Order: sequence, then structure tokens, then C-alpha cells
Amino acid sequence: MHKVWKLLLLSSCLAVSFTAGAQDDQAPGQAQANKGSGARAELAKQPPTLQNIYGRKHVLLDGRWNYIIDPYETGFYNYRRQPFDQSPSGAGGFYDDRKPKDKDDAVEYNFDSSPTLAVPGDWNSQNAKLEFYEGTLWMRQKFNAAPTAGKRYFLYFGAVNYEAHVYLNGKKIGSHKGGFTPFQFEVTDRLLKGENTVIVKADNTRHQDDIPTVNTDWWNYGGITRDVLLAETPDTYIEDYQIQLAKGDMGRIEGHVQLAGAKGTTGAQDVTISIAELGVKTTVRTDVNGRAAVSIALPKNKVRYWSPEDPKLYNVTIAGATDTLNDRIGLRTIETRGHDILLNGKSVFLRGISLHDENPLIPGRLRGEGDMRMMLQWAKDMNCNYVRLAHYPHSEEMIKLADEMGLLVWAEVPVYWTISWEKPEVYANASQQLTDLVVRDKNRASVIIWSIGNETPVSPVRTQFMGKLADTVRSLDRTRLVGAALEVHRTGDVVTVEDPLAEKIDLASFNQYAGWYWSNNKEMMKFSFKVNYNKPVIVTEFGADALGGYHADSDTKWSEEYQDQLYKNTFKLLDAIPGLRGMTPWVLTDFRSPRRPHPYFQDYWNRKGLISETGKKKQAFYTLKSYYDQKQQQYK
Ligand code: GCB
Repeated sequence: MHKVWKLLLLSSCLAVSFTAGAQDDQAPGQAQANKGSGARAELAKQPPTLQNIYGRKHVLLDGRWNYIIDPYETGFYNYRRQPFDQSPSGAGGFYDDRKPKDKDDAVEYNFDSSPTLAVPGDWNSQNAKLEFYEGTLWMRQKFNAAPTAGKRYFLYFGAVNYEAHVYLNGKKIGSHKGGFTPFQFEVTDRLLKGENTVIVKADNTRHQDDIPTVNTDWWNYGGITRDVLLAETPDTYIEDYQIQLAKGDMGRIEGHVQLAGAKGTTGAQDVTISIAELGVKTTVRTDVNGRAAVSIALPKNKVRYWSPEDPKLYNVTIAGATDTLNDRIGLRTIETRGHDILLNGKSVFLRGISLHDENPLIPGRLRGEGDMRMMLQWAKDMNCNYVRLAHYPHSEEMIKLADEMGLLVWAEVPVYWTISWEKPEVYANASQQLTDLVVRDKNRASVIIWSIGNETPVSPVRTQFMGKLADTVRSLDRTRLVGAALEVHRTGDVVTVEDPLAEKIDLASFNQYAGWYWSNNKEMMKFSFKVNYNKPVIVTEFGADALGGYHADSDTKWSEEYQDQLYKNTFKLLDAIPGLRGMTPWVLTDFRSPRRPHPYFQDYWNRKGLISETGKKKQAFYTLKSYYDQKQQQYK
């Protein structure tokens, strides 16, 4: 499917490390890059990240990378704490990958004899010493390249948590902040014929002023957690495109194509979009900046619309004068009308489950298609038609699998709990991460909801921040719904959703923990919900911890019976809400969390999974499945 050209991976060595921060004033997908050598080289604007990276001619730079653990950042700062890469020579850091010149030369690091880690992969799960580590790792990979004149080359990272500084052949090519979104650097002028060395400083230190902040309920996995690719494009290439049904119009595709030229201009060019199976072939002419709007009338009665029941993907070809890309795209509409969610015009109930980007069996971040398939298949085993990919962007491959397997998706950014709402640079970071998510996944039919955050406490400054995010996401994509996992408020036994942010989004979507954080199984039936919005009600979380295999009566917390009874009670409570159109209980599998230290029941695991850390289905798994079987009948 992908054209992978021959680049030989040589021995591997890499160290990742990262810190926190945001990219300001940059276009989607941009990262900072130093052009020229040394520290004082000017920062150049990077072209936006390539749409459909896996559809490009590319080589994966995954595999074994050598790493050096550097808690004091000795490889980055000199003894006066000045970054080596900002010095006049730009040299001195571990990215020099230096070897002693002779016997009277001492070098205090050595990538060649350092251990290796698998990329993609978090470091915490690969070395017991790194399980709780937060700080800097340097990671090195070597590869052979044969750059061709007239081609352009991009070094693309699927995700590095959290801050990455990237060096190619000893020179800094840029940095990036944000642990779950892709970034790239153009390396056309830097790539050598023959052996190349890429070194990454990855730093997963948490900071209050980052997105997310210091406080979350998930493991802060560090490292290069997704693929690293070297992509080749022609001089003028297809940078971006959107090919999706127009909002609420099942008869028309609406979108755009964007070409990029080496000198910033492409001139007017023809681009042809074809869907052979539908007999569609449309040519558009770009403006001088390479942009063209796309509007394609679809043949009547021929289209198979994408849905969980029939996840039909069409082969779409986008061809310019010098570049051609193929994608597999589903065609569907998504809208709300009053309490209803309309998928292709038909009311649906979202039979969902929340999940983290974590394989409990490792445990660690999902490393590839096998892990991802396992997670999504578990959701399907429960008769889900929908998943909430919490609480940050999951990988591009995961979304593609959801397209293929027929699962609707809620995609989210890590605007979680107590963000530094008042700081413009924090907003810029959140907005950048949201933008990068939308830019990456806007051609995926499975994604129906962009979530702008989770359980953000109501206050004027927060509502302004979140409101701006809602505006941003709508300016990027009109076709999908906007959601957020809101908090509820309790007055006596009445649980109310009262949040000015609800006005800005398309759903009355909220988390609630009746029977677990508030009250218990015996008493939880006293609660009732008041949701005063004429919008579809989606319960984005509820749940209870249960240690897999721990059995007791249904009043005993931590038991499978307790969790199971809580689910049964919750269905009754939620079914009484007019307008209930879906839910994503918390959560598919047990997941690791430093906030969960109970030595017996938790052992640093959040136990709200319906599947244990050994992959065993708990009782409540089957209870949720039979509830979903009924809902499926109801919404046939
Ligand atoms: C929540 C959070 C989720 C937590 C969950 C819990 O409300 O959104 O991230 O893991 O509760 O288990 O407490």
C-alpha cells in the first residue's frame, strides 16, 4: 500500500528527552527549526505537516534507538546552565555524538555502547529503571539515505512526549512541545548521501503551564511513542486536502486541496480528484498559492455511506502535475437536531466506551497496529459503535483503524482539569494541539466529535479560554460536532449540568460518578439528572473501580460485583434523562496512574476498566454489552 523506498537502517542509537512548552505564532503542524548552523541561526518557518504521511513515499526510522538517561540535562546545558545549541559554535551537547579523538581525550557519554529502546515505544515500559522516570533521555538512530536532486525530504515524528529537540548530523533542526501530535522538519538541505544520524532529546517533565498540566490521572509515558518517518516529496507537492461530505449534504463533497512549492509559490495548477468506484473525476485549478476549493456533486443512488454497520471506504486519488496521493475515505454526514444525533440523516445512539492510548498487557503506550486492533476489537466485542479516545490525541493509525473497523470516534485534546487559563502562551499551546489534531484527522469519517477538553472547572477565565477553543475548532472544520466532557453540580439529590460552555458546544456531554465518588450502590438511585439543554445528552464518563477476580457482594467497593451493580443502577438513572443519546463509560481497560497507590486494590492502576490488566473481562463488561444489545434494537 505505501511506497516505502529503500533506506537501510544502520545500527540504532537515540536518546529522547523533553520538557514543556508551546509553539506560538506558527501555522498548523509547524515546529521551530534552526536553519544554518549553530545557535544563532535564524528560526525558519516550517511548512505545515504533510497530510496523509503514510501515503507518501517514506521510510520508517523506527527500530532500536540507543539512549542515554540524562536527568540533569548535562548533554543540553553547560555548567552555567546555558544551552550548548545556543552557543556560537552550536556544539558541545550530546547531539555531537562525539568519540574520543585519541587516548588523552575524555568524552563522558557514548551512544555506541549505550542500551537501546524500541521506537515507537514509551521508555517507562522498556526499562524498570525508567518506570517512574520524568526528565530527559537522549535517543539516537542512524540511517542511510540517497537524496535525489529535485526532491524534498521531511523528518516526521508521530509524537514525542513532551518536548523534543531534534538534531540531524550534529545540527539542530528544531524543537516541538506537545506529547500527542505530529511534527516535522524539512531536511532537504541537511540530508546526507550515505549515513545520517538523528538525535532527539525527549523530556517528559511536567509543568503547570503546559497542556496537560502537572496533574492528570494517567501515566506520563515518555519518549518517541509513535512512528518516525523520513518522507520524500516532489519539489511541488500536495501538502494538504480535505475530502469529506459537505455539512448535512449527502450529495456533495466539499473541501480543498493545497499544494506547496519550493519557493513558497506554486503558480496556478490543475489538480484532479477521482473516486473510480463512483465514476467521479473532477479537476480544479488552484490559485497562485496552490489552493483550490473542491465541490463535487456525487452520482445519485450510488454512494454507500460510511457507518459502523457498513464502514465503506472509497479509494480516492488526488493528482497534481508532479504529485499523486491515494487515500481511503468514508463518506458520511453528522448533525444534531434537538436531542437527536443524525448519522447520514438517521438518529443513532452512541454505544461507546472510553479508552486510553495504553496496552494494559505491556503495560505501555500502544506500539502498533496489533495493539490498536486489540483495543478496538474489545470495544466491538461489547457491541460498541463508538469510542472516546481520551484524553489526548491518539495516533493517526488508530483513527484509520476506527475508519476501517466501523467505530465512531470522539477525539480529544489534553485540556484537562486545572489549566493555567489566564496565560496567552498556554492558550496558544492548547489551540496549536487542537489545530494539529484537526489538520491530521479531518479526512477520517470515523471522527464525528472534536472534544476541546475534560472536566474543566467553571470560571469566567476558563469559559473564555474554552470558548475560544470552540471557535477555533469550528473555524477549522464545520462538518463535525464539538464536545467537551463537562462537570456536573449537585444540589441535594439533583444533579445538574449548568455550564456556560454548554452553549458553545453541540452536545450536553458530561462526566458523572454517582455510586463511586459520590454515594454508593445502596443509595445512588436517589439521584436524578437535570439537563436543561435542547441538545443530545452524552454521558462521557461513569464507572467504578473493580480489581479483576476480586469477588464480594455488590455493596463491597473494589469488587467485580460492585462495579457490575453500579452499571445496572446507572443505566436506570441515565435512561430517565430525556435526550440521552449515548455514553462512554470509564473505561475499557484498567490503566496505569501514579494517582492510584493503594497497594492491594490499585498498585498504581486505575481499576475502572471493564477488562483487567491481564486482559480478563470483568462482570460489568457483559452487563454493558447486553445494555448495548438492547439499545441497538431500539435504534434499528
Ligand atoms: C475522571 C477523569 C478521568 C479519571 C476518572 C477517574 O473524571 O476524567 O481521567 O481517570 O475520572 O477514574 O477518577
